[in-house]
Amino acid sequence: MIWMKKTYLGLLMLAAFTHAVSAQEKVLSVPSTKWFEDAKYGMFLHFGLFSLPAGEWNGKRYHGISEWVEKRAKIPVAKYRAMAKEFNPVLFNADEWVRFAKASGFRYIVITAKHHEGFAMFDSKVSDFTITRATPFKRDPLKELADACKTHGMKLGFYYSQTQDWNEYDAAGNDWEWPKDRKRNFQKYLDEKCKPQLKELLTRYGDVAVIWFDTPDGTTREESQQLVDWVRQFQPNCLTSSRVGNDLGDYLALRDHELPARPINRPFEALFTHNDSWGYSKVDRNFRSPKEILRLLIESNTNGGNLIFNVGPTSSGTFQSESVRDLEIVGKWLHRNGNAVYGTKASPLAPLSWGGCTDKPGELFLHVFEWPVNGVLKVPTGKFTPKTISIYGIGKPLSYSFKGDDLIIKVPPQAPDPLNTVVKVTYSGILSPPTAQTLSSDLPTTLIPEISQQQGKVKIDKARWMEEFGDWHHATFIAGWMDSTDIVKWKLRVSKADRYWVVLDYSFGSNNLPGEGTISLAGQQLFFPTLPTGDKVQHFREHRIGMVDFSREGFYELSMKPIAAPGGFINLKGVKLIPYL
Ligand code: FHN
Repeated sequence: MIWMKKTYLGLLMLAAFTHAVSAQEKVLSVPSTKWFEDAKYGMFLHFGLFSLPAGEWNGKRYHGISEWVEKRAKIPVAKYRAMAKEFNPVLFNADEWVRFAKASGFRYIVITAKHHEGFAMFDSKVSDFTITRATPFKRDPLKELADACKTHGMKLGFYYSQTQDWNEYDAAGNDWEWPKDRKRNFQKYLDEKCKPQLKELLTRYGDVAVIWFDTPDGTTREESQQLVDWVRQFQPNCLTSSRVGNDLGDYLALRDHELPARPINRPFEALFTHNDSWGYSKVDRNFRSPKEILRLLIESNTNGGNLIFNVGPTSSGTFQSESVRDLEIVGKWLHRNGNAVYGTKASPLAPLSWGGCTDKPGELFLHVFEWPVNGVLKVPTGKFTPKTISIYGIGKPLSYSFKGDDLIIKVPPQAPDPLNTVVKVTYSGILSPPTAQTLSSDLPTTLIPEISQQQGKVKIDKARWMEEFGDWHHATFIAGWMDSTDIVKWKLRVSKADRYWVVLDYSFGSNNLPGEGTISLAGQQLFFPTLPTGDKVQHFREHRIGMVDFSREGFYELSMKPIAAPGGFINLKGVKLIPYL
């Protein structure tokens, strides 16, 4: 009896323990990113109350990102809220939106459920500042979109601004209505608005692919973790973006308009806008062309990640004609060439001057944006065993040979697809391409900081800046040189003995004292003065400093250092080697 009692107690304890472990595991288990890594191309939609003023307030145009007009124009909260009475996107048609997204080749959609303005674009019960309660529209566009995505097999994620909520005293961001140094109870805002709204999104809209958190600044690690756990307990497969803060989140969302130069060993998403605004802007006509969009996509894929590309629907619920036109062109390209994008991995090759490369087992897809007019495409693959080489979608075999470490493919003199022609290579065995970058014999080759070796006090640095409000730009450069012990080197490969100009791309404040530097390459030495540029780090200029002759093909090392740097030395963005034609 005693034995039985003990065993029963033991079993009970074991059951309780197992329960505790599985409950904990349920919360902590990490969702798979497989679908995300395969998807490659997502659609970002910034749609909110901000779509109505669309970058204009009281007759004043606010250039830059339109969804910030409330803060930039310091609009009183009551006035901004009152605007909801005029927000009526009657032309919104979820089915058409999802069809358009599909036709454009997108594999997932992320839409703003609540942006910094605090307005819920869904039927939230925990706030009256919502599209269903505060507008004449009354419908729930996110519910309609979720249903349409389900019908069409499209993944759907929600953007949610978790820290900034300009409509809430206890949240971050609104320092024109309330004092900046006010005592805020952020946890109260999290508990009473943010988390309940996330719960609504995660329990009423079917499967949610992503919660796209944003602007985590000031969030503690504990708060970020709370949010990740909160999402997971309702939908364990839902991904969270790294902008939940504190290095948490299931994948890396790069900074706005930032492209990596080399593969990143983690699932990531580069994010760009069609023009310079996330929300619809009446004043912004600076659209990226289909070719530019494709290049962003392929550069993201070449480095192993996704591109999420943004358009801002108008306040009537339609897409601008420019976006319809350009995205459909990209979509048609993707319908012809999707196999070279979806499900691919990062390029195994060193950076290529003519475009990018995506990879599948036994297949390489060469994305040739700069078509070789001489009909010869050089690919630095090293020796390997090709099975077939053809223009993707056309299929006619192309003849090829090897020269050193280069695969030489004979291609037609005119690009079959001026947007981006894909050359598909199938092969057996393994590839062992040279790691050094190969100089193109007909296009400029830029040696970038990310593949340099640094010695001494030099280091790789990054700058980001805005030209118009919120349109972030980025640069990576080499800085910190003080004297001739600070050296930067690049290994490079020359596949055609020839003469090349050397062009430096750098910034050097106009108040800096002039200095001198030197480059050694192929047994030759070039000396150059440091020329003044604008005062800001982003004021880069190109400076052609001379030329070098390579008398033979093979591997070389370019080495650069200051000789005199009395007022600091340059911020070097890259060294270009340009064929001397
Ligand atoms: O402030 C926002 C901005 O409005 C926009 O939503 C972008 C998209 O990445 N995120 C923030 C700035 O990084």
